[in-house]
Amino acid sequence: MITRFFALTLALCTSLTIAGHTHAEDGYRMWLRYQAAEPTLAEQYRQQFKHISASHSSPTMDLAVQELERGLQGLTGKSPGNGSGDNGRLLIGTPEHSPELKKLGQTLSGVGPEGFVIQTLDNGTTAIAANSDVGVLYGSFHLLRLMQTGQSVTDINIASAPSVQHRVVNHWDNLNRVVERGYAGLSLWDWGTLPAYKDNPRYHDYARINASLGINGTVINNVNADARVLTDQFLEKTAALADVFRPYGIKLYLSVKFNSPMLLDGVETADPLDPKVQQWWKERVKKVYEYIPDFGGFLVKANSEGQPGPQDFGRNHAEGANMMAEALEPFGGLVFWRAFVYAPEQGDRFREAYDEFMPLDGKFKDNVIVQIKNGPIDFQPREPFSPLFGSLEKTNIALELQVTQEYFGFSYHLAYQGPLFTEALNADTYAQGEGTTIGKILAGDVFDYKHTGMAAVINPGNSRNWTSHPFVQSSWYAFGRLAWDVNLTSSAISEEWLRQTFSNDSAFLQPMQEIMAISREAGVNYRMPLGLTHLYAQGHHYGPAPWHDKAGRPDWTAYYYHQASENGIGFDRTQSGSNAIEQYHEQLTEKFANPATTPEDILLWFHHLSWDYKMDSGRTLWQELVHKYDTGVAQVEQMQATWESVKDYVDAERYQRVKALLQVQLRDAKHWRDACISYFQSVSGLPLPEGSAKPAHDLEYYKRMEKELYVPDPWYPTPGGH
Ligand code: BDP
Repeated sequence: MITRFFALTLALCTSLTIAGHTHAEDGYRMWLRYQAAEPTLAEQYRQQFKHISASHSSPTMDLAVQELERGLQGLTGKSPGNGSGDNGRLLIGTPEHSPELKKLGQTLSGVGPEGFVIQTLDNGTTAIAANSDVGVLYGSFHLLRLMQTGQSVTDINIASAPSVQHRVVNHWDNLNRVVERGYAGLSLWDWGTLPAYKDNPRYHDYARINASLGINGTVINNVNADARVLTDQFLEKTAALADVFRPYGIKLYLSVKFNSPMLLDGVETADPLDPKVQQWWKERVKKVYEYIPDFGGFLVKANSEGQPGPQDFGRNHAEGANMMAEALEPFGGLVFWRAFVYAPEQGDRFREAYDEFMPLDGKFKDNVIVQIKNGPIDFQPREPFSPLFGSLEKTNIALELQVTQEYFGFSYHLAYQGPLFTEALNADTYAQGEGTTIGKILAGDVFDYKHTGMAAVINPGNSRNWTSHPFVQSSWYAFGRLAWDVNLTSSAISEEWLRQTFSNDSAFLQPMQEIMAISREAGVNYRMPLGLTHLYAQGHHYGPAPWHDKAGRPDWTAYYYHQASENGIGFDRTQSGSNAIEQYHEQLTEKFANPATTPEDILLWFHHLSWDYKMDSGRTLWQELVHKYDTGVAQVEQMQATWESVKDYVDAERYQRVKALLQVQLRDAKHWRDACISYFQSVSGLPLPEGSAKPAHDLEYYKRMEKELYVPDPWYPTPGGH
């Protein structure tokens, strides 16, 4: 009796714990929560998907089945069984293994190697078909997305293929597990327990999260690379991760250090034209492929911020990249060669990447992709697009975006990056007349590229919810969705994300979408509106320090970027200045030559204007600047009020966390506004416009605070930090 009683109690407790656990919302499940659907839809899904039949079995196909089962169990309360018959059948697979799916013929061949077709067939069966197993997996995630976002599935006809070939996440993880600009705990890669503990559930869930978006590559270590990643010791560990990622369709890449032959094996040079060096790379690459047969390739930061590169040996970027590309070529590997370069000798940092890379257009091998940050400087809250887009016609390119909020308040501020990403993708380069957007170029529709790519620096760490701020997840999501479909809008993506991550309730969605839409602009407004840039304290990139002036040079100081004096503010990049505008196609050069035709949100990127320059609003530049700073703070207040108003739709845990973080954000927004306004006021000598908020403290206070308060980045300082 007693034993039975105990057993029962234990069973009850366990089920309670499990139930309790399922409902705890710590953010771990990201957008793959599979919450119970609304009852009518749940019934529809149950009827529609009574059983799953897979055309064949493989590690990837098995994952697709498991994911569908897991999802349907959550959404409908019932896992589909093994039944037979067309009624309620979900048929998944490839034409190669299923005559029935082969009938999808042209539709299927149109979606290429990674795309998928989801179709309700005449006999009522729902088919998820693709030309590869990973396409089936992507299709399965898409069907689950439809259900998670509350859509009907009785009559589906979707054919979808990725816009961009290489959809890659970049980790800036050091081998000691400290993540550069990460802000979400230590690196996910627990090197000490690898390769033994490769079945760490985190690795599998990490891969699921990426695969759910169609991400097909991951660079697991920092671009400020440690040469040791190429040692056997690390390759053995890395191979274990690659094994985990493989069935999810994710290739593993490594960031490598250009002078690895010198550091690892005492070769006296790393000159890319030296046969010894070439041989070294060939042998090492061969070794890498012994460990990881489908290894993706290298990501290289060379001759940038102190990293070694071909220029150290009198060679150029193409010569450096090609040497590595040659070693990787026999195995189908790629080199992502970064264009993020600048040097103190260059008068205008804006110009550097273009000036260095344009003369090399057409000189890179076919398996090299030049990876370019969206803007010419460095992930600022708003940048005009890098003029390399639309100019490198004969060189494969990839766009690099940043999900981790290095310049957006780390993991303390809510700043959905969807609007920034779409702004970059929709930017018109005019390369082949109007409408030659970066999105089209990346999709390979404009130039004859062999490879196209999109990369994002993401920040997951061992924080329970991966990204620390729950809303940083939304930018990871946005990146993945846009790499799949460059034409999606940031609001469609935020809606999808909110529905899956929080709730399908329209009373929740509408206000939340609104604040997500303004959150990036708020960050621009309270930091560096109207095209100001880089007013950060050196190094940590969190708080404001616009007061660093010429005395602080030759380093890149705030003064260098804003050029504020009593006469005016802004960086002259027209003919009378650095003439960086000449790097754009003619229509844009003309547009940016004149302040009146330069969009106001990037005005001070291109013009040095007097404080009384008249803006579209009728305000003077000075008044507009103050107005923008005030607006930024007001927007954070609006975000707070909205969050408060949706309290009932959000679980307690995430509600409390975001609420607290918004308090931090408001404090910081005010700090930014007050510090910048105090400083610019001291420079311009102008009175505060009527009705604007008075800074809470004097300028000296903010200068002091730069050192005392705002150094929360655990990464800073490290060697190479700046
Ligand atoms: C800057 C970061 C720095 C990175 C560098 C890069 O401050 O930590 O190493 O970019 O992208 O934004 O290489």
